[in-house]
Amino acid sequence: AAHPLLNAFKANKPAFGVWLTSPGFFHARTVAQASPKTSWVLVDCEHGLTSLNPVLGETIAAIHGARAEAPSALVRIASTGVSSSTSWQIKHALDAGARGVLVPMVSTAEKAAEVVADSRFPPGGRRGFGSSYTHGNWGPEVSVAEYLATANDTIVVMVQIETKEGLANVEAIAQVDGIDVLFIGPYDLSIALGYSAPAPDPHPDVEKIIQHIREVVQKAGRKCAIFCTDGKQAAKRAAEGFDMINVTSDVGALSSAIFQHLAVAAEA
Ligand code: 3PY
Repeated sequence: AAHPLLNAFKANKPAFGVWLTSPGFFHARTVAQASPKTSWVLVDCEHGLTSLNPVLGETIAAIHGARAEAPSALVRIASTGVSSSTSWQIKHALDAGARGVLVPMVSTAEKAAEVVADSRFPPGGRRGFGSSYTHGNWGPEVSVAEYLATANDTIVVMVQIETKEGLANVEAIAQVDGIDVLFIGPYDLSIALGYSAPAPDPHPDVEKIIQHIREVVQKAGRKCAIFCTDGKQAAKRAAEGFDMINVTSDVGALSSAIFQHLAVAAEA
């Protein structure tokens, strides 16, 4: 089954993606097939409107079914790194067929290690197997045996660095075995450090911290990801060396496209 995010990582190329905040089969498919340059689509169950069940599985299946090289379907769970409910939410996201999982606000190496354990089958982790539909959400050709043989090596485990404590512990978090990606949330990080939200660029003080995080993460051999809101900002992040970059969101792109169409129409 296609996994363009992992392919981009292996090729050391920036992996561009799109945030999906609205639920729905056709909505997900439209976003997933809009551009062959989309390496991943993230279903946001933290601040988006897709709840973990039952629409999550359908949404993921729509992304995987979009085209032959469908973007990797990722899920951000609702529960943050301070909560005890991350474990079952990771389970549901992966059972729904996610190719990777993102946990918001992970602030300690201990919590990051728990995220890894919940995302991997034994012996490396403690994930249980029991789903009769997970493998099918990766594609109709994927068997249970193939799923079990490849899940541990290909599921992308991601934690967000976006709290004061997470920033203080970023070196330790980056050392945790099995963490693939440390994902900077510039909005929450700015707010946590006492700055206003990026508009759209972060405050210069926060920007310095963002570059520091990227350097620490990449030095530890992990991939560093960041959230952007438009293509220009994303191109700049790629030039800086970020490995994984959110380019836009479904609702952000929709409203700016409508705005531009109307501006052209009304000016004519
Ligand atoms: C942040 O910037 O805080 C994020 O988590 C991305 O939405």
